[in-house]
Amino acid sequence: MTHQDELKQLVGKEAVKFIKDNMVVGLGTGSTVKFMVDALGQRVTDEHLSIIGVPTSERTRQQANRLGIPTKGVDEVDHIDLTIDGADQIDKHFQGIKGGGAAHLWEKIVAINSDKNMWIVDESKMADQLGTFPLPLEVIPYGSTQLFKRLKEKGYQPEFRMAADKHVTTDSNNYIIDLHMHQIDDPKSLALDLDQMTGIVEHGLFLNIVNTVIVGRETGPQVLH
Ligand code: ABF
Repeated sequence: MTHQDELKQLVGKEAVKFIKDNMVVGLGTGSTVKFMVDALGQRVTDEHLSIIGVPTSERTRQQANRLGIPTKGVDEVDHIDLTIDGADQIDKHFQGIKGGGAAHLWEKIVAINSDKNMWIVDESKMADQLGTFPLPLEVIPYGSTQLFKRLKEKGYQPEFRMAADKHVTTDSNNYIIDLHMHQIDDPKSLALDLDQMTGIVEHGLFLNIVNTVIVGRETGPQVLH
């Protein structure tokens, strides 16, 4: 296990302490959350914890079910008490970039329907300013080449996310375009601009969403509110 994985496992185990019996818990996506779901599965087995998981991706749903964690879709529950997810970059105002795992649309849907949101990250995700991590967009395939041109004209430095010469597709069968902007001075106005562009289903700017961040540090897990 790499040192970064040790920090991810540390915060995954710390986050599970916040889960109480009878909670409805949003389950994020990514390698850090994978450690959290493993730890949650252990608690379900050892303590017969009674919870419902609301997954943010097919892969998280499969992992949860394999571990005996019952899951329901976001439309099958009347509320979500707490969602625990990862993030790709978090700035000092707790604004975040997510979507490195091509799951940010379902992640944002679950997050906005959650009473509380918690992000669990290793310390490498913390930054003074957003942008050095490319900003993911989930886009509708039809018209995405024209959309790409418009993003390029705006100076957003777009790139289709590809794997083995094929478009990466999301659980909703959409494409991902990453914006390599290096520095995002005003996340709010960028979010507003992207929200207006036809064909963009959702961007990976998560603004004013998270309540608690647990950061894996050398000295242990740091809980920030
Ligand atoms: C997920 O967490 C994605 O939005 C993001 O890409 C991922 C972070 O990845 P990891 O935990 O693997 O570093 O929410």
